[in-house]
Amino acid sequence: MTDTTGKTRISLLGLGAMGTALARTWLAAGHPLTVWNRTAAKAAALAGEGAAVAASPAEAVAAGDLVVLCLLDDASVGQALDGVDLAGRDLVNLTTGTPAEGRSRAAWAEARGARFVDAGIMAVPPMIGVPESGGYVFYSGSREAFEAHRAALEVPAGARFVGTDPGFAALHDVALLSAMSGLFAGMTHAYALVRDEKVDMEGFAGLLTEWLAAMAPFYVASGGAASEDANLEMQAAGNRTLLRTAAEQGVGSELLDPYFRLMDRQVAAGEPDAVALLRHPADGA
Ligand code: FVH
Repeated sequence: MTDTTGKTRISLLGLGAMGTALARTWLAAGHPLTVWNRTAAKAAALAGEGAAVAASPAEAVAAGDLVVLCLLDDASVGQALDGVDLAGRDLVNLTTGTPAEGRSRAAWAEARGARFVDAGIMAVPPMIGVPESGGYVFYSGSREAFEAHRAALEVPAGARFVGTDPGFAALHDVALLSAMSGLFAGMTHAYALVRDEKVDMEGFAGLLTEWLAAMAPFYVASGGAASEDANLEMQAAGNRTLLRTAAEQGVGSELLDPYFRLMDRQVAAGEPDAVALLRHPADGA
């Protein structure tokens, strides 16, 4: 449903760093916006920019055809919406959660008469409303609700619908964030190796970015499995060189150790597929 200008009436619950960035893009695009935040003072600036401020979550939910949640975690969603009438509402939950939380929150919302779409934001606040930043949001759950509000949802960032399973947005989100954590761990270790040496750090940053971009397709092509070009024994010997270098440079190996332990298990089991092994944790892991 839209107002007389053809714009969706949006209610946004949660005005942290991300919620505030989202709010500004919808206001700039001319959407009638109602906001609510637990700490009311955070709504003052947006009120000055044209947002209506709701006194309670119930008031905010009642005001929007599209109700967007951007809160800390799934528990805060439950707390904010406790006892609120959701019948006939379309809820889009941009709060980061697990796949199981997405599924149970969908069942919870549907039992209260709402359509529910879960989401995972692949962007940081400065990327919101900046199409060229490459930021986007994964959505999953009610396809009908997503399609009904696609135009409004595409205002802050690109929208990628990944299925009707409400857990899929979180699954994609968390999988990519987990990959990023490993990437950042490796980069942290690399910087620790070189930073106190007379290395051109600007040049090194370029080399690092270039190398990681070149190697990622190899992983994707093989699914991470060992191959004739990169057999397990060769990789294990290479790992020992990495560890000896860390020791020489006075750098801790705590970021590398867990991955290398998995590779040691691969060698011991003669298992080329690291993913298969990881799905069967070692005793005590
Ligand atoms: N900021 C980022 O870079 C990331 C990018 C990827 C996606 N995340 C997720 O977005 C959700 C919100 O993140 P945020 O950056 O806005 O977070 P904060 O600035 O810390 O704001 C948190 C808001 O949640 C409210 N809140 C917390 N607990 C409760 C509760 N029990 N009941 C109601 N509201 C609650 C908090 O209110 P207040 O502290 O101002 O009163 C803020 O509005 C998040 O899931 C990220 O993982 C952002």
